Amino acid sequence: MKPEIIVTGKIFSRTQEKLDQAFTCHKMYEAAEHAAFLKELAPRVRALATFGPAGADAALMDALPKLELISNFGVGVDAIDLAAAKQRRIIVTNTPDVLNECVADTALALVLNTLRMFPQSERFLRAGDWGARGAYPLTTSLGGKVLGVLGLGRIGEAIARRALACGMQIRYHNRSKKDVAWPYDPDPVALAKNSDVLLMATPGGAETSKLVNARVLDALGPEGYVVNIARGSVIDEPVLLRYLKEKRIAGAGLDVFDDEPKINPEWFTVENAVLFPHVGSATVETRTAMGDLQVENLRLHFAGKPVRTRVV
Ligand code: 8YV
Repeated sequence: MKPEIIVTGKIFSRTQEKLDQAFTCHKMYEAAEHAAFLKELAPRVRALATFGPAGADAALMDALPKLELISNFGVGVDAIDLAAAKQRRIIVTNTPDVLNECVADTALALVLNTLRMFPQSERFLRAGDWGARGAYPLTTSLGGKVLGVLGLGRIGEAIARRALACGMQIRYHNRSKKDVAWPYDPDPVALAKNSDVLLMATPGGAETSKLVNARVLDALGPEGYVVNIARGSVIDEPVLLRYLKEKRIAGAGLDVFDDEPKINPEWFTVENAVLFPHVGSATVETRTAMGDLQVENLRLHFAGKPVRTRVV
């Protein structure tokens, strides 16, 4: 008999197929009544497959007293109540490393697009403005600019390597100094002051909530750019919107937002921002690798073995 698991939300179809091969999957997102769905499954379900924003809160854990494992699709586990999981001795796994290069590609694309305004210049062409309204206005180069990485983890390092290839200089701020050659700044304000582009690559969650606020943006200044590949929560979004409109910073490139995918419609009118719909890891190859790791953690656990990528 295949073990029974709950899948919280619709996931990548290839991963769902692999889950279906190994487990009997109960799809929470298809259930009309969550409470009745959970009550029926509670005596039998020992594992949960979840992802990104769906996460798992304490109430869900309480509804499943036999739960032993929450296997997340994604490196970020900010939507999972880790303290509640720990308290209930529930193992939480994520999918680190397999997405580093892909997310770093997206970050570099945001830096390039934000400074060089390629999406805006393409809109200019498509609107028939090229020639009719002259050439597209000049933008600014990456070469020689300082990229300040807020959160120099494995993804941050992969981003830094790409930025170096574009002739940028690197600085960073982390909770603790790392064994790297790049200059360290003691706090986000100092990093912003010393950077042309402030790039967020921290985890989400309470510890980094609104780490980038008005003080940090003031330190970055009107020539500075913000790029966020982390979580919407890391930046004070209403303040960022205002600063962009008032040109108190030069521009922003964002892959993540508060309350995504229902983003604030004010974003649609901000010309000095390049906006991606959370596509950091969104390639077939990377999502396949992430899904495989999610499935592997589940399989190992049900085989009585230690999981591969444990968070708590
Ligand atoms: C995914 C991510 O989009 O890994 C993460 O934490 O944010 C992205 O790679 C997300 O997890 C998909 O659910």
